[in-house]
Amino acid sequence: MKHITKFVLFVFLLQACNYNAQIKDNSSAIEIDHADSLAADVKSEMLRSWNAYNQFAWGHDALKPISKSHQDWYERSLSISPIDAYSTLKLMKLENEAYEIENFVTDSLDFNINQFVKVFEVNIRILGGLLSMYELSGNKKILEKAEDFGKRLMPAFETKTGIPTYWVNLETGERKGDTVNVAEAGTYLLEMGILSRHTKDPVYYEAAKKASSAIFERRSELGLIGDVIDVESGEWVSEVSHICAGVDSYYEYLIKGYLLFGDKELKKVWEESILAIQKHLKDKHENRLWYKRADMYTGEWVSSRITLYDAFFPATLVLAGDFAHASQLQDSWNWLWNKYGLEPMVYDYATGESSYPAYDLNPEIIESAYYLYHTTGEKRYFEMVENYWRSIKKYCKTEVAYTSVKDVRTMEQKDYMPTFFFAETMKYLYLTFTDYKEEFKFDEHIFSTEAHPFKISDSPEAVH
Ligand code: DMJ
Repeated sequence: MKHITKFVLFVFLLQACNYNAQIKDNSSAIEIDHADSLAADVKSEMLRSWNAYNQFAWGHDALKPISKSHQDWYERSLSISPIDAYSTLKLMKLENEAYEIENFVTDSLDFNINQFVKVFEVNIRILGGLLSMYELSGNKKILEKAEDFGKRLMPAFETKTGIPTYWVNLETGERKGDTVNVAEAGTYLLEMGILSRHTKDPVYYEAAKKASSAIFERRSELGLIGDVIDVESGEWVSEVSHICAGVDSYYEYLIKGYLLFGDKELKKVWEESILAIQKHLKDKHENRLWYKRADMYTGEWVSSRITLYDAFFPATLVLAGDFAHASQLQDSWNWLWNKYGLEPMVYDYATGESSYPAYDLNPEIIESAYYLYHTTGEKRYFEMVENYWRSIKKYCKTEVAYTSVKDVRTMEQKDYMPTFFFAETMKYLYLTFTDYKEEFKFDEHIFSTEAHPFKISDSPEAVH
């Protein structure tokens, strides 16, 4: 994959001349003992939360950390928490805990369940989790499980457009749910591509590519897309363009798909898309950078409502080499975090009000600060992450683990720990605090939208 190597080298080595000096300067400014103690703290809190899941929720999808009970997504559990937690436990070298999950997956997990599941959600958590488990363990039986699961998702893609339905039945392959948002339509390239790479069967990547292309083909003359689509007719159900929750990871997977698989068509789609985003969605309010909602056909302003998922975008911009927008946007998000002490799920940057003030232990702002810290070495990004960790400990910690917050204005807690707290939030915290050690090779991996790391391969195995 010479072209991938070239691009990665371009993005990272181009900056290297500027940043290497900074990395040295700034990392020496960070006290190693301080970083070590933060990393040890995150690791021990991960273990404490994992033990709570084990004690109160083992065999179920998620922990309810206040009532010390559990919650399943569907009638029958798919054990989503352990599958999502594995890559974080492994990177933290919690080998026994990771090995236990590996054994559970190979010996006890059976996906032949007559149950409808949400295609997008299980793709990023279960398929992505199993594939990174395979890459991190080398255990072929895990790959077999991942392939079995991937095959069960495939009937969802057999629509007129190639965009998957919202639901698929894991046993019968029946599908339902013709209306999906763009993230649900086009967040498959990484998981399906990695499955194709390891099984040497291109069918998965082809399906994922067809779904993402179906979105791009329906762009307006401005190069913008809507946010909700009918998977059979291909008609836009909502023509509002944005990068917020409901669209976010579609864009993320264009650049990441290119970097991971060297697919030049994805690069072109990303480049055209980002031009349209910067031209029509970029906004400034009180000197802060935000991305608004606009009509996909006219580019006219629709709303200044943003979601905390949007904080994924600085990380995506870093991968594309756009550090100027990445750092400005991170500053905006950091300002919002500090306004409340945690960030609200939905916020209107023009009115300064939150219409949905929950914080569900989400990782995006930490993820972006981590990418910026790793690539620029600037100490202020490390300090941002440290601040986020301190707030999470202050407001979300419970007797046995961590919980979501119902309202960041009052800090009233909910009783739910989402699976991505294990997969993403704790991982990005830990990777920031251990970054100086260079144990995890950032430049050799691409993280899925659920923070499962996939290795960039040098060998030219084609998935497209
Ligand atoms: C995660 O499940 C994924 O990152 C998804 O793409 C959107 N965000 C949530 C966590 O906030």
